[in-house]
Amino acid sequence: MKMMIAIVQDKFIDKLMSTFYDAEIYVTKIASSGGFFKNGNTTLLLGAEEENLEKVYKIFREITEAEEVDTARGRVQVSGATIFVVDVEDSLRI
Ligand code: 2BA
Repeated sequence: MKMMIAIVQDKFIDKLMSTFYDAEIYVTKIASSGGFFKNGNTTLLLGAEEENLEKVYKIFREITEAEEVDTARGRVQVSGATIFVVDVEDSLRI
């Protein structure tokens, strides 16, 4: 099993959450904020079996996209979703 930690721009969240729900993909949503843009983004935790990873990546690719933003320090590219994938040693529901 893998744990995906996905930091997502807020504007994509509603569509992502309803799509994950329809696809029966479990997800936990955490309010978060970027270290650079102090305003909000959203962090999603998704525990997924390896055979479902591609399905989850596909949903992210279809719904989120990067954009260029002007800042005081110049133009930066902000990902629609920044995704980290880590191995899960154990998973329990008690
Ligand atoms: P923010 O920290 O608000 O960063 C917004 C964008 O500003 C970043 O987009 C990047 O283009 C730029 N940026 C931020 N910190 C930077 C730095 N130290 N040096 C140069 N440029 C910097 P993304 O890289 O697409 O990141 C989008 C959001 O994903 C970030 O929002 C942050 O919340 C998260 N993130 C990205 N990389 C991360 C990492 N290695 N660890 C934890 N969170 C990360």
